[in-house]
Amino acid sequence: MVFGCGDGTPAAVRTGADGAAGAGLVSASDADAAPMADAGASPTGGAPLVAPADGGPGGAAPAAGGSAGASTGLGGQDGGPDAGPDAGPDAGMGGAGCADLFDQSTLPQYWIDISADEWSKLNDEFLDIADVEAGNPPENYHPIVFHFGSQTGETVAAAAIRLKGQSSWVETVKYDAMPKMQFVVSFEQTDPKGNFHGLGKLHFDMPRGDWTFLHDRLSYSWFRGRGVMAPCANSGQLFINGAYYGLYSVEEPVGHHLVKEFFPGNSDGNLFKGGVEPEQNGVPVDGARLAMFQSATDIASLSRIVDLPGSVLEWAGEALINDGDGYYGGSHNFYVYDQGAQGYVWLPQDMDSTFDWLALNSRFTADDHPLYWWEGRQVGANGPGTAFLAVMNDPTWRAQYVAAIAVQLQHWDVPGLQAQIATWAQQIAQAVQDDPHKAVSYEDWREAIGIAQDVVASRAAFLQSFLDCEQGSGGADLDGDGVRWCDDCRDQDPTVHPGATETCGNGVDDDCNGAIDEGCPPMTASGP
Ligand SMILES: [Ca+2]
Ligand SMILES: [Ca+2]
Ligand SMILES: [Ca+2]
Ligand SMILES: [Ca+2]
Repeated sequence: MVFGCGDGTPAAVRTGADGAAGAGLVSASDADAAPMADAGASPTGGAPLVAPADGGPGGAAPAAGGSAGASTGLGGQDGGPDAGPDAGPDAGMGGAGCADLFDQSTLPQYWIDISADEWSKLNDEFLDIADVEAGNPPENYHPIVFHFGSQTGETVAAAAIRLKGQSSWVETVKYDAMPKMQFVVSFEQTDPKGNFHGLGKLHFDMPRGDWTFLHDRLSYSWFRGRGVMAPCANSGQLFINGAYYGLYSVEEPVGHHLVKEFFPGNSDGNLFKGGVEPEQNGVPVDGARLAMFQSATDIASLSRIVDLPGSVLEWAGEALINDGDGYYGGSHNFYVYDQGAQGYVWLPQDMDSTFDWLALNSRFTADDHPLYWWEGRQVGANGPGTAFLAVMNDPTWRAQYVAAIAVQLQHWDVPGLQAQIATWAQQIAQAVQDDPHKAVSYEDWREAIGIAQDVVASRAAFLQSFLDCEQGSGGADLDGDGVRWCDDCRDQDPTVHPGATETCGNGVDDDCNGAIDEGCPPMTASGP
C-alpha cells in the first residue's frame, strides 16, 4: 500500500452537489436551470459512469504556469516567449498556434463517408472489447472520405479513421444503450505529408465521464492561457454517411508542433506519456537519464533531474481546476517533457475529469484538500505519485506548492470562466440535445454545466480559505490535535496528523505522509 485513502467513499457514487446552477446558464427551451439532483440518483438508469475500480476515465495532469516561465522555459501570458497574444479566457484558443478549426466562436461540422464494409468492420472492432480490456485496443485504420463544414464541403478524399480510447470505450459498450465511438481521423496514412489545415490528425474525444462535453476544451484553454503546453481543442459535430453521429471535443494530437510552440528553441527533448512511454520527438531516448528520473524519490534526487518549480506550478493549476484524475488527483494522466538542463517538467494529458467531475463522482464538490487529495477518496491504484509525495513531505517544497496555488489563483478569473462556460454551453446546447449517442440526458448535461460554473467559484473560494489558513489566519483545528485543518489530513480524527506515530497494522496513514503502515514488518498470510 502506498497511500492512505481513509474511509473511502465509492468513487462511482454520484453524490450531487448542493450548488445552485450557475447564473446565465444555457438559454435552452426550458430555460430555468434544473435544481441539483438528489444524492445517489442515477440519471442514466443505474449504469456507473466511471469504472468503479479505478479513478475513472482519464483526467490529466496540469502544467507549469507562465509566471515561472523564465525559469522553466514555458511561455506564459505574463511574458513568456511563446504565449498566444490573445490567450485570455475570452479569446480561448484559436490564437497563436491553433489552426482555424479551433476558432472558438464556431461549432464546426465534420462529415465522413465510409463504405458499408469498412463501417461494419469498425463496428465489429468497437463492440469486441476483449482486446481493449486487455490493454490492446485495435488501432486499424479504415479509409474514409472527409469533408469539413458540410457534406459537400472542403474534402480530403484519402483520409482514414480508427477507434480510440480505453476505459471509456469499454464502459460505453458495456453500459450505454447507444454506445459512442471515439475516433482518430488521419490525413497522413496514404501520404505521410498529408494534412488538413496543418494537422496530420484530428482526435474526436468524448469520454462519457464528461457530462458537460467541455472539460478538455475549458481545461486546455486555461492552461494554454497560463503558458502551459496543452493541445488546441474545440467542440465539433460529427456526421457519418449523412447522419448526425454525435458531438465531440475535437483536438489536435500532442506532438512536436505543440512542443515547439511551448518550448521554443528547446523542442527536441523527449516527451513521455505517464513518464514511461516515449512519444514522438527529438533525440533518441537517453535511457540512463530516464532511469534517473524514474528512480528519483526524494527532493535531493528530484532536484537533480526535475524542474520542480515548473512541476509544482503545474500541480497547483490542476488543484485549482479540480482535477480528479491527473498527476495531481490520481498520478494517472500526465506527460513529462525533458527540457534538458532545466529537467523534466510535468504537463497535462487528458483533462476530462475536471470542474464538476468530482462533484458528480465523489463526495467532494470543490473541497478536495489540495495537499491530501486522496484522503477520503476511493482511489484504487491512483494514489499520490512519488514526486508529489516528496514535495508534500518536504517543508520547503510544500511551501512552494502552497505559494504556487496562490499564483494560479491570481490567474483564475471566476466571472470570465463562468461566462466562457455559459457561452460555450449555449453554443453546443442544440448539438447536445440532438446527439443520438450521448451517455447522459440533456437534463444531466445542463445540470453538469451548472455545477461546473458553480465549482469555478467554489473551488477558488475553498483554495483561498486554504491559503488563509496556511498564511496564518483561519487555521481552525477541529479535532484539537494541534495541527490546523489545512495541514491535517484528517481534521476529524485527533489520532491522525503529521507528526503522529505510525501505528502498524491498522491500515491507516497515521502521520499523513501518504504511506500506510510504512516501516512496519511485512504482514504474512498466516499471521505472526
Ligand atoms: Ca487537527
Ligand atoms: Ca487530525
Ligand atoms: Ca504514514
Ligand atoms: Ca498506520
